Amino acid sequence: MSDTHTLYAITHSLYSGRARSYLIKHQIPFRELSTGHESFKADVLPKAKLPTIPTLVTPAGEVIRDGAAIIEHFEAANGRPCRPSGPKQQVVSALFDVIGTDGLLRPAMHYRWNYQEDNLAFVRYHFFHSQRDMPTRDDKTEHMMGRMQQVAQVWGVNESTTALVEALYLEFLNVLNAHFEDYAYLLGWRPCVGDFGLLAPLYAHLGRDPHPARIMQQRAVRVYRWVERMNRADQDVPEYFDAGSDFLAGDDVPQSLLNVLKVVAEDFVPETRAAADSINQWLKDNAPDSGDAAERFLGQCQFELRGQTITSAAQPYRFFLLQRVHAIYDALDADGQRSVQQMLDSCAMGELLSLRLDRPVAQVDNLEVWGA
Ligand SMILES: N[C@@H](CCC(=O)N[C@@H](CS)C(=O)NCC(=O)O)C(=O)O
Repeated sequence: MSDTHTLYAITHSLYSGRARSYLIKHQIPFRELSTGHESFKADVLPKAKLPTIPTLVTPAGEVIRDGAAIIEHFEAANGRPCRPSGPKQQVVSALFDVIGTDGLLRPAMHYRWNYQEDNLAFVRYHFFHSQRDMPTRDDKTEHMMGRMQQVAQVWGVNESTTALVEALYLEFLNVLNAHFEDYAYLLGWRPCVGDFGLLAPLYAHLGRDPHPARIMQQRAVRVYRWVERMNRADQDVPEYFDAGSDFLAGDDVPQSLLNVLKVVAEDFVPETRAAADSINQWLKDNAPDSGDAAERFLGQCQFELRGQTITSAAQPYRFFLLQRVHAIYDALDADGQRSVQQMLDSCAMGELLSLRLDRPVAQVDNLEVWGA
């Protein structure tokens, strides 16, 4: 049996970048296929259940849909190489995983879809070539792209909020760039689970589409280098003359990383609070049976950001990943909990520890479902 995995993914897909990077960094042999291949519909989709990418097929034929599940599959099998040992670092790693997969969709979608003059031909190439050469290819491309053009609005980007969304993203880039002046990865000298999560928006959209890639290259070279680094198998740290090889010692979370969290907290915390309220209300009204699908979007939520109201999508998936932060925290003794709480309070993220859904979200047979 070959040891090659098949990753159904594509270059311009946000979530694909996260799983691909994990495979590259761990030198797991794989070939990448777009979902335009017949094998996806015929063999994979019946087991994947939903047509999302990334979806992995292992050499033994197991199908794993969802980037978090793909990474968890390898982490569980290989002694968790991307989980640091200290509780503060574990919490920060799990938190960046949520922030990357769910907390930066606003700027990612905005900078891809609202700068069409710069991006459209580039993005179209990818949508077009994700399908095989059929007469309907052009129409399908237009249809798929048409669906996406307004997508930034789903996360609250519109004429009156654009300047705010951009200002916050540029502040985020500045502080993240400052962090990478001293370290090659979030927690030092090797990637943690949070690095892979954070790569999702910062690769395909913000680090690769022409308009935002130029912003990153010109304003945040070190972030751009980290994006490159996350797509290389080696450590890729020639510009650091005192590079280490591990996570930072002593469960240290550097101030430069807390500064990043502090900027992210500005919208991430009120958005999470508003989404929790809205989904908890939905749970009260609908009382789903356990095992029922936890839909991707469950209505909208509204929150205030620097004096403006943002209307965004409420997604149970954010809480599926946030549960991992909660699980790490809940398992600590009182001293451990106090030090994690203090750390998160210092960067305005402390409230997240108590922002929980009334029902857990679980993954069963490649679907997100409501737990008991
Ligand atoms: N929770 C999934 C989300 C994957 C996802 O939404 N992928 C997008 C592309 S980046 C997709 O396949 N969208 C098509 C669809 O939802 O039908 C993950 O993290 O892998």
